[in-house]
Amino acid sequence: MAQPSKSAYFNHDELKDLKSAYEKGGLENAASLIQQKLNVLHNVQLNIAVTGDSGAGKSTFIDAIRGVQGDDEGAAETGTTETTMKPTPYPHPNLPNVCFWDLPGIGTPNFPAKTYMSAMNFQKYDFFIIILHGRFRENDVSIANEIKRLGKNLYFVRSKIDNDLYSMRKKNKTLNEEEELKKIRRDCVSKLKVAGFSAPTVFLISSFEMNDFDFPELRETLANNLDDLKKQAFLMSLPNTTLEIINNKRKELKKRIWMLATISGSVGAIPVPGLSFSCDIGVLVSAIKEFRKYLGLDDASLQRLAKMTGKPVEDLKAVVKTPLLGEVNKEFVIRMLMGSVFVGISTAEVVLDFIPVVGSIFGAASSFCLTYKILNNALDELAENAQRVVKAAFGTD
Ligand SMILES: Nc1nc2c(ncn2[C@@H]2O[C@H](COP(=O)(O)OP(=O)(O)O)[C@@H](O)[C@H]2O)c(=O)[nH]1
Ligand SMILES: [Mg+2]
Repeated sequence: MAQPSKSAYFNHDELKDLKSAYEKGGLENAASLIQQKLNVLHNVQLNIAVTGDSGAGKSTFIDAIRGVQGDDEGAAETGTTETTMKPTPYPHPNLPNVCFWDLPGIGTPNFPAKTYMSAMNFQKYDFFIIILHGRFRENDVSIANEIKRLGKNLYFVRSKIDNDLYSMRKKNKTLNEEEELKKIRRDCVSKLKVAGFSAPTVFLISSFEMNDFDFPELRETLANNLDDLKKQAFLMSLPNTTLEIINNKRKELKKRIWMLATISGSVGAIPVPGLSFSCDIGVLVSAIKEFRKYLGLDDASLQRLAKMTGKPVEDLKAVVKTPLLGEVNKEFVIRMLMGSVFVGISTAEVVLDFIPVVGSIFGAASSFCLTYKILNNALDELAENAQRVVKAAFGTD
């Protein structure tokens, strides 16, 4: 049997393995390969290190990128001087496998760079973000060099750019923001070059304006430099601040639907009263709940988004128009299935790369097609609602 690979979904060879697993051992055999894949997707770990001087804006950034605020549960305390010399983990509120680590700055003379690296256990992180504010110090240089030596990705982020522009605007009412941003960028880059980095990129961000300055580009760059598996975890963890983020989540979740539909039609499948086939309703219930959470439509995520944008949570909930936000249980899903049982769907409607395999397993007009369709519709409906919420929260289109 093939080992689960690094690819997030089934690649060409793995689909072939899936087919032969089915031919050898039937549906249960194929389902167990699919379940392995889903487990890998669920269990992928992403550890992101955030370092930089005390006061640079690490804690504020770690909160922003997880979509939490100062007094939310699990928020990093901001504006406080570091008291610990240990890395502090800040797991994502919905996806605890995605964890941001606050590495204390190494400003103190009794914590020399060499000791620092080993104390921080650099090897465990997937990539590093160094938050710069103003100066770039020798400590930052030694950390950066060590990260490079380990062959890990490193991103330079210049924080509090909103503050800089604000003070400049106070002094000069006709300020050309674009020009000032370019100057700040040039200044950061030239300091990094002096420190020995050949072509450094610096992202200018405000942790209070996640759709502004270089924050969107930073998100995109971080995602695109990860392997498939880690990339989907990172994309799933992003707070819903743009329509694009929701679209990306929808795309990722779509790729799981045929797997879930197959599982539902296999191991735990039992006849469902009123339907002409067997399926595991529990699988569908938890899939829908999971979609909801990934799409930020669970109550806690909505509360966090409301707080982040200063909108009453009732205003965000008011634009949600789907029963999928209420209690989703077995009865609810059975009603969904009954409602669409006569709609019918052929495998031809499910035109995706897995069809040669799944088609041969289920044939047309089967439980697979119906559960596939139910999950697909639920995902679309949830994603559309998530987009409405984002428009209401950010007042954008
Ligand atoms: N205006 C603005 N203030 C920021 C930003 N990031 C951090 N701060 C403020 O800078 C101070 C130090 O931030 P903190 O995150 O605690 O820094 P840390 O010591 O590196 O964790 C706090 O008062 C934050 O509110 C930002 O992007 N914009
Ligand atoms: Mg801090």
